[in-house]
Amino acid sequence: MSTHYSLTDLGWSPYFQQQILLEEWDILTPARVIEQHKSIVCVLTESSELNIELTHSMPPIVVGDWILLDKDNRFVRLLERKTCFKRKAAGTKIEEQLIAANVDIAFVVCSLNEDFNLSRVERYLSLVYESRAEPIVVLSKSDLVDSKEDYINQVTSLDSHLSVESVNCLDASSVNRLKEWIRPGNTIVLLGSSGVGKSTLANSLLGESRQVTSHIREDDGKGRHTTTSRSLVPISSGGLILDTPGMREIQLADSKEGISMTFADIEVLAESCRFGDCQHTQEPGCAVMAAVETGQIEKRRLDNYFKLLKEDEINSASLADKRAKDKALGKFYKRTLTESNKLKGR
Ligand SMILES: Nc1nc2c(ncn2[C@@H]2O[C@H](COP(=O)(O)OP(=O)(O)OP(=O)(O)O)[C@@H](O)[C@H]2O)c(=O)[nH]1
Ligand SMILES: [Mg+2]
Ligand SMILES: [Zn+2]
Repeated sequence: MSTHYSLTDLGWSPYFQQQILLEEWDILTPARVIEQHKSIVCVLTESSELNIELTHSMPPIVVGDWILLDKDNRFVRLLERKTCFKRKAAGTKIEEQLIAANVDIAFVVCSLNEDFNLSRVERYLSLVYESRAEPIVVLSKSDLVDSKEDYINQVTSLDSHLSVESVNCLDASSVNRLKEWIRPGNTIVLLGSSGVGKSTLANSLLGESRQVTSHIREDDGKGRHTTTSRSLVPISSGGLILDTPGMREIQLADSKEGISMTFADIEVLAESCRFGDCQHTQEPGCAVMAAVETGQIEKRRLDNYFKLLKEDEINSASLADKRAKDKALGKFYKRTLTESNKLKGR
């Protein structure tokens, strides 16, 4: 299918430009991955939309990635990512799962009803900061509550520098206030639980009903996932938007820095604790516990900080263990293969 985009429309920037040699420009074409399936990825170049077959020799590729193609539209290489979202795979699987690459802005969508939960916002913020994208907290379904200000203040109390907006996703004029972040070339990802209105918001921003939304919700406490795949869509007024399926469980892994950035206030206070290795649980002269006493830090926030750190530590350790085992297994296969080849050669 032929298309007409400039590389900037697709999110190209100097960061990617500098990864291509001058002499490569004539023979290679940059392409942005907009959808991923089991055996193919769908990409957009300045002039066409193509399907590229995935092979075992290719590195893991995710929506948002930039890849280079040769004259016959064959994969040449993956460009280094500016930002990358990942999480530990859901359930008991010990695996890192890529969510999206090269995202500039993440809208952390949280609805102003029973879904409103500051600890969940903190969990998403850790994920976003770790990825190096910029978070904007979007409080959806503002039409369903009387006092939006109350909720906005609660989120701002987490971090006064945090950008927070409340919107009615069904109303285009209300959604307009988010346009400030949707500049040409910016890639925006929508994150949040199932049913909070991510696809509704995407449709209002795109000005069309491209994403399927749901009116019926099963009452099993788990919610029903309406969006089941990820696709990156260019917005006609500039910018690209990536709707994601609601994630019921985002387990953090290798996100220590993201957690530190989310809870910077606690970490700054910790520097004033009497003991350098203070655990902030019972030590005398603990500045963090003193701040909880005076109400400067919410007890819930401190508990969530501990919880996310613990979870991250456990998941990071099991992922590291898995990587080491995979590496050993790879070496074993290689050795077996070499030895059996040697035997054959006799
Ligand atoms: N009143 C109101 N309803 C909304 C708003 N945003 C979304 N909804 C409704 O909430 C329901 C779920 O919206 P979706 O956009 O499908 O939610 P989602 O976040 O994409 O859900 P998943 O795809 O399952 O992750 C639909 O019935 C929407 O019409 C809003 O701002 N106000
Ligand atoms: Mg959806
Ligand atoms: Zn302390």
